[in-house]
Amino acid sequence: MKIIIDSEPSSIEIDSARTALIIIDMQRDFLEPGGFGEALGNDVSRLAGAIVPCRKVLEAARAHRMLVIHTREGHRPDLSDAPRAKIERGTPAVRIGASGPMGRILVRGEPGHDIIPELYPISGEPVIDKPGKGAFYQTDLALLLQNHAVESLIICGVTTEVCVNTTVREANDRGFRCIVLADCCGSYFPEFHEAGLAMIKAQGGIFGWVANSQDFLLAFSVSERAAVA
Ligand code: C5J
Repeated sequence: MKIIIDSEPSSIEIDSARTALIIIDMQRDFLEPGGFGEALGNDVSRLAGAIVPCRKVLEAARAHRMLVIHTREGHRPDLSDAPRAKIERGTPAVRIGASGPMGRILVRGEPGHDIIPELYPISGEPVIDKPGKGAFYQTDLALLLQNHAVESLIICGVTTEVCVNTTVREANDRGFRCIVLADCCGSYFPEFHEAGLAMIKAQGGIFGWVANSQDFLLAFSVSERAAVA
């Protein structure tokens, strides 16, 4: 189904059959107290606002049988896939691999590494475990999208200026149209959230488009009404 999303810097038409929803790193380590995000001194409640809109978008995508892909940032338990330069920064007690209230920080298989219950993947939804900030780096995401003939990505998740931005830039260079849903993203730093979105839509949409969950949901219902009329 063709849908037109009211977005910035311009409206964008996408084909829902050739679109994937990518939910970036909505993990307990980033969103819940006691995780990596809080250990770094961040106020994790700043990310909470993204959960409900993300859930609505996820339900709509599932209802319209769109491909839904979840990502998680994290490393093997022996940290062999984590560069030393990534591990050896910050206070040793709160580094990647250190033990925290939700298990070892950003380590695959630990409770904190998992996706929050509100957005938990269902059967058939691929989960990409990524060692970096970008979802394409050292993962099979590109292959999955290619095999599903995906052309456009709806992007939600955390944090706006880190993993969301990195993934959007990677995707843009690979030829995907990226539509970032602003209220489905979050940052510990409100000003970075705004700047991260501004950078994507600047210069005629240099990396992609920015819309809200309501714009996306409305686009579906407008197209459905047109189809039955
Ligand atoms: C960070 C992420 N912020 N998912 N990861 O380290 O944005």
